[in-house]
Amino acid sequence: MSSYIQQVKALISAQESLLIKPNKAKTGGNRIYQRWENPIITREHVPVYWRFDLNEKSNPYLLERQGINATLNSGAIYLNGKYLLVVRVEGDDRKSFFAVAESETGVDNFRFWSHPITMPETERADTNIYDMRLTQHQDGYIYGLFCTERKDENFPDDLSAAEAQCGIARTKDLVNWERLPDLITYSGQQRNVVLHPEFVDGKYALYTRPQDGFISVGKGGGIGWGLCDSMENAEIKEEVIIDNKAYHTIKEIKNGQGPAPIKTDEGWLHLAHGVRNTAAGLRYVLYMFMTELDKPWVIKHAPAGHFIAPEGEERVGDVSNVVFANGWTLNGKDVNIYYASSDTRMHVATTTLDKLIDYVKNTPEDGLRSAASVEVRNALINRNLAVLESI
Ligand code: M1P
Repeated sequence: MSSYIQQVKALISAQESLLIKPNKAKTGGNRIYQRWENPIITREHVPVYWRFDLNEKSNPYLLERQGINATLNSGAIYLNGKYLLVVRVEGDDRKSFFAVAESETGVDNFRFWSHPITMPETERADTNIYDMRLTQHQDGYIYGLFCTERKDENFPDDLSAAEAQCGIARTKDLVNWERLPDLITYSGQQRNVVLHPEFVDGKYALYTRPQDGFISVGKGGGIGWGLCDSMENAEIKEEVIIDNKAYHTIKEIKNGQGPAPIKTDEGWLHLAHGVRNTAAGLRYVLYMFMTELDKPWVIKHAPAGHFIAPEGEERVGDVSNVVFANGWTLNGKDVNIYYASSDTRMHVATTTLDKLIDYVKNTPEDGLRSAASVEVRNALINRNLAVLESI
């Protein structure tokens, strides 16, 4: 075997050791969910043959030709007995694309399918596509709603002026995708748009996030809600805010729906992200809420504060102090929450539907004042002291 082939085999076998590495649930934590020791997908998981030219003639030094910068914000679905993530893969060239990674366990051994998704474009080419939310809809399709970013032509001289809108595609198998026209709304820009899994009054229902600018939501913001007649020419004529930003909370600057909500007997469970500003920059955390079963736009439980915040190594990456989730799966009663840390790598947290329902129903709401927080904490302390005295 030539030394070149030996080097190629060494690259592949080093990656194989990573792909077969078992993951282990972390001990401790808040008992609402379990974190896991290793990130489940990193840039090192991206196949060697996507990155290196393996031909000795064209690449005699066996150099990486098309590097990968990050694997982050992934849509998720439990389909035909497999956990499938539509991963946002970002190349060294800063362009993101989608690629499916599959696992039997949902907590380790994720492997990318042989090729990334070839996402068709509309007449207006996308500059960058990212953060797909998957929805298995009542109509029989799996929809992928994602952000399509293009240069904001209103500001030709400002090279960072960008426009975010909602791209829409649908599939039955995650291999072949039909691209539909972008969502039309009457807000300046849109990101974090998510399709509700069921028809509401015979219409498609979408969670939106209207924003004035690309980064800053300006006067917009909040998680919005709107109905449209069809997904083939999706247009929301009336958008209402169902979960607003709020002063001195974890969603003071902006927020956005995470994955499509999960239906439970008690209501729709929602996972979302909230953003606040700090001296060290924006801090992104995850939070939860529950909406009414027959009115998914009405919030019935809203626990205060964050559900998952960046911890330890999660706090550092391309955009530090960020956790972001746009995918979770339900298998029986087991819920896997797929979240990215600091726009760099993917993790999983595992829990159950019953624990999440208990969490959203029984975690006190935000009283919006220190005194209110002390009041609810004192109530807990007093109840607990009575328990402790009795045992
Ligand atoms: O960098 C953090 C996140 O910022 C954006 O999210 P939002 O629109 O809510 O601010 C997105 O670019 C997201 O991809 C990114 O993880």
